Amino acid sequence: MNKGRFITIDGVEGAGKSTQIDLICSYLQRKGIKVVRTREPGGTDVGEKIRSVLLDVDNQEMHSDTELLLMFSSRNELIQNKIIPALNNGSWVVSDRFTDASFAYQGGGRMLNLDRIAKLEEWVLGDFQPDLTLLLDISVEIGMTRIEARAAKDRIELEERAFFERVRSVFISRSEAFPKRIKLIDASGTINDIHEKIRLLVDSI
Ligand code: Z5A
Repeated sequence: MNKGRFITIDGVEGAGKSTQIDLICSYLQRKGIKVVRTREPGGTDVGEKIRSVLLDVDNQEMHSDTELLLMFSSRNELIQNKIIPALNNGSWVVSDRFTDASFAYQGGGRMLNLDRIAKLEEWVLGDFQPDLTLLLDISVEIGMTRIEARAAKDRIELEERAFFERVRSVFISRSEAFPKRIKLIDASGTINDIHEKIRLLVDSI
């Protein structure tokens, strides 16, 4: 049996990740490909419990290292219990966020040491990496405007604008450092135009 492919999608809030994942999954399914959709933090029973802790606005005092470790704990659970079994079963896995988000949010946003994050990445992932990462790039301002209508912000969404500017900047640096894997897509266009660009990239792996 053919091994599946692992696609991740990332970017700042409101970049359109969920919107584009809906379209990618439908497109792959129309091609007869089995698709497993997941998200980070979360995606497993244990991971979703970790997500609740991470995004709970009552946990304002959480130490940044704890936040980072919880992201990787959720990730370990997801890789071991969901992603690898699905890929071995021939399914394609599409994940809303993955390790690049830890570099961007905890490294950029929280200003944690990027080398320490890389050590955790090595520990939890080893050589395992997505086949393709779609980085939806949009200005923090437009992203925030898009999600303004939402009822309540989670713990991380409460951060100030400078935090998200640092997040965006690390995402862009990573797309420059790993150009074969991470494809930066201008996410300010129409939903259909963005999907068309993504479709071509997905067809190429
Ligand atoms: N996090 C972390 O810190 N470290 C980590 O390692 C990981 C995660 C893995 C999880 O949130 C939080 O965890 C996140 C990062 C952190 N924190 N924050 N803040 P999440 O990923 O579940 O949710 P999110 O990042 O906040 O995503 P989002 O706000 O749901 O945005 P989105 O999925 O990218 O956008 P959307 O829902 O598809 O679209 C938003 C709106 O814009 C919606 O009304 C759409 O109809 C509209 N839209 C979408 N595309 C377009 C275009 N092209 N034009 C116009 N309007 C559009």
